[in-house]
Amino acid sequence: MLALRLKAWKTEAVLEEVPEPGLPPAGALLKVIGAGACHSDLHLMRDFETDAMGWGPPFTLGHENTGEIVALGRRAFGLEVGQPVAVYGPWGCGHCRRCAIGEESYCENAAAIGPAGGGLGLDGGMAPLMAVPDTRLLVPLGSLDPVEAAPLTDAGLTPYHAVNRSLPKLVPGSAAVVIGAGGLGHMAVQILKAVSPAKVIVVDTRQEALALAKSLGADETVSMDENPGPAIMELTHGRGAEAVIDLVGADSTIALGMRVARTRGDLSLVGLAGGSAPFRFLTARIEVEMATTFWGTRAELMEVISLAQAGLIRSHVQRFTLDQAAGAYRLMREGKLEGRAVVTPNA
Ligand code: FEH
Ligand code: ZN
Ligand code: ZN
Repeated sequence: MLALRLKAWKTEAVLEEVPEPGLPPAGALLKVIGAGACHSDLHLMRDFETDAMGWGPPFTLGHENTGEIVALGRRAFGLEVGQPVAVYGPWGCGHCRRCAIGEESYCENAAAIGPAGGGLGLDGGMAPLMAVPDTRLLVPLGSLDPVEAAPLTDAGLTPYHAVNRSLPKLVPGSAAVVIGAGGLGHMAVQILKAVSPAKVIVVDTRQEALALAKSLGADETVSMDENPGPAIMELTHGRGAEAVIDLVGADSTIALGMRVARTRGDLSLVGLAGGSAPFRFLTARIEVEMATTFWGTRAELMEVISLAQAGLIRSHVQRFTLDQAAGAYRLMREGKLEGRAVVTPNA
């Protein structure tokens, strides 16, 4: 079958013929319906040059996947052939303390395992068929459109986890700032409006991205190019925001987050732009908690899918066939995508 492959670090993805995957004994074989193109894939193609992650190419890209079950291994309770499912992306060991509570994104045996999942060292969803090693990694989609649902597994789950960690602080009268209104940002806005009473303020450089965020429920939008710090402080009555979610991760956005996080607020660094900021007394308000976050838990993916099934969140996708997939990454690199690019390998 044809697959979009990363053949070596610092190379562009290419289409090549690969053998069809077999059925994992405890897992499932999926007909891929949707494979989201993630900004992290651009980092895989450009920024990694050694197996610093403990894994490396060649592998098939695509770590944001939905599919239809074609065959099931032996431990497939509650699943059936023909069922549409979402694939939980971080494939942990399944038995350590973190995996035991569904936090496979933080598996304590990750270093020993190596590859982080399908599309991250193992073969992912940018191909007509995909093998998933264990049925615990599958979440039924019910009546959701599997193409539109693919971004829920990463562009939805990742900001959902970041919002979740701040949820106790997002009380009536609070504010949440989302920095970056792209693939993850347009989901973060909807998630915040669905699960909290917080005023949602979105920051981006692109007017069309801010317009999409506004149409999806953002209460306020602020241009990153127009002195966003004072603007956000005014919008929060001089107090700052209880939660700041930086989906970019550049020097300027981290500095903005530290500037506008309220006393005892949270700054969650999710974006991979590689930025940094000094962390000294008074570089942020007192007791601002800063943390990086990575993806989300299996239970949180179930919650994200429930939000979508309730019609409270919806990913905006641009569809591409498998032979258009490399072009989708080019558009992403040029900032010309609105919402998320989803490849449909069987369309
Ligand atoms: C993937 C690979 C490496 C770092 C971060 C990511 C995220 O896109 C996963 O959500
Ligand atoms: Zn990703
Ligand atoms: Zn584990």
